[in-house]
Amino acid sequence: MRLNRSDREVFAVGSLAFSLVALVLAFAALVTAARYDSRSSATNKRLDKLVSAGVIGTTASVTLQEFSIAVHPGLVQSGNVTLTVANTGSITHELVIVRAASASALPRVKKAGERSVGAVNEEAIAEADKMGETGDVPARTTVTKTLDLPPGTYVMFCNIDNKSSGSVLNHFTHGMVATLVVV
Ligand SMILES: [Cu+2]
Repeated sequence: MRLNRSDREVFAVGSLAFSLVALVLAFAALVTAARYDSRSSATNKRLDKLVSAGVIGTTASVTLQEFSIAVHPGLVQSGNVTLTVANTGSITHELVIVRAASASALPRVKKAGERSVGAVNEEAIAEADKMGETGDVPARTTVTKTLDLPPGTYVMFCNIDNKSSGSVLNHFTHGMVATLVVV
């Protein structure tokens, strides 16, 4: 096809505009990548500093009560992590620690049986993701538990069912869940 002068100009302007857009996009991608890189390495450096300064330690205090779990700090360093688990409530609780992205990622019981509907379906969690548990922690007692935790996100919960007069109260569904991040 033979282009007349004005067609050629339109074509030239069009391809120039296209090149500019491509250049801007490429530059934006480069800047984003550089920023992402520097941010993550800066964050890593800061985390390393906090670990070596002892700010991020290997211990955390966990408080169990009706019906909540509080963990301080919620960020610890990987390796042997010692949890001091205090039940300040008035009934028995427990602490189960599993590797999971979030509480909502935990499998739930859908049909009442051994466990109530909505409880964590512990049997459906891969053995490799089960890091450990305290077992029953009676009211106003404290237990310590040391776990070997690789970096990752862990969900801690109490999955006790209290059955009385035909109704069931599951502690997890009433808010006994917390997250622990290991770096
Ligand atoms: Cu509980």
